Amino acid sequence: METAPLKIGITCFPLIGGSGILATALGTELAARGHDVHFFSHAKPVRLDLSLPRIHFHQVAVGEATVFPCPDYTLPLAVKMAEVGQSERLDIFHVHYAVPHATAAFLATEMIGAGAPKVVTTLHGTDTTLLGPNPQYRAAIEHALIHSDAVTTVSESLRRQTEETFRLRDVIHVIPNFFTPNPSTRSWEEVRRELGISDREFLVVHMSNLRPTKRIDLLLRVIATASQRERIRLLILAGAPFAPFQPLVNELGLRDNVIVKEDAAVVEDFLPASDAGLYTSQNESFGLSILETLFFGRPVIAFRIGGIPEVVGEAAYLHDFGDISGMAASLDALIDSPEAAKEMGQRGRERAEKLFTAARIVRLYEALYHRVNGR
Ligand code: GMT
Repeated sequence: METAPLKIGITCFPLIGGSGILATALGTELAARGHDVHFFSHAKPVRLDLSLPRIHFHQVAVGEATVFPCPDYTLPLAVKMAEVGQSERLDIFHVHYAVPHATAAFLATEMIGAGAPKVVTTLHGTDTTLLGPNPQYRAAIEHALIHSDAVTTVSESLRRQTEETFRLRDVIHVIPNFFTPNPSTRSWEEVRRELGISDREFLVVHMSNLRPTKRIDLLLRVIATASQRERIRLLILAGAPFAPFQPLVNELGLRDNVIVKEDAAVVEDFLPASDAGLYTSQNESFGLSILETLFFGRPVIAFRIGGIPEVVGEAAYLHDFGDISGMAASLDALIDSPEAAKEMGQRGRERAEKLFTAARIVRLYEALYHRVNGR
């Protein structure tokens, strides 16, 4: 380990979603580097391995108090963080996604009083872009950010949006996301056979939680617009039920093109069998799924929005938002030219391995923890 060991509490959402996945990967890397890491959430984060040394998990019960007409999470979370923060003498609370985690951290430190852990808040996207302008949340988020010892964003783009949205006094640190691919447990042939995909078919992958901002309608329309749609299969690794999109699949005549997996937590099993990644979000502060696709050397097609250009640089096919025919043309070009596809995929992988590795990024968080801890 390069720095003195710390005791770090990480609060995140447990389900499939970039902020929880990043928080889990960060905690796992920190524990591997000798830090003691305590996770707080209402369920075990999907990718968290509790058998690893120095990893602890504190489950927070939601809505158990029957006196309320609706469930509350913020207060039980704050109490759990305060209890563990005090008993384990944590140095840092690192909360991922401001709502409600940064407010819970503020309450926990107030309850502990002198010697409370320092608070680092990482903004991931919609905590600024959707909830920030919302009058029901704005003041609470701004208060929690002002009382954090450090605030980070996952891209320059999100830093700018955060500065425009809230009146903060201190600088915001940009620490991008990272990804460490696990080796695939199954071969290219095995996965394609399981999915029923022939060698001449072109497998396009899309991974997301299907929220409205992912614009699944545009995703499907790109496939429907491609001249080579007969050869294209679209694999959607979905973090939410796909049923609401089935009528559009039927309307566009894509029933034979679309394969949906709703239970695929292990992206490594599918990405190596794919030929390209397609992402049609209208807002994306970073795009962790895009980074995962780059790490597997697959060419990416996406819209030029939010933090995506910072992630892909020149190593992807970017289009103006809404340019469906442009995206479809890029897809056709990739199918026609496997060499160009391979070359673009390789460039993407090189960029990912240069800029977004755990080795590079975790060190930035460690340095920040030590800086705030020393204050
Ligand atoms: O902000 C959200 O919508 C949730 C969040 C999540 O948990 O998936 O996504 C955000 O955080 C990811 C990890 O940092 C980023 O890769 C995503 O771009 C970002 N989503 C948006 O900005 C819409």
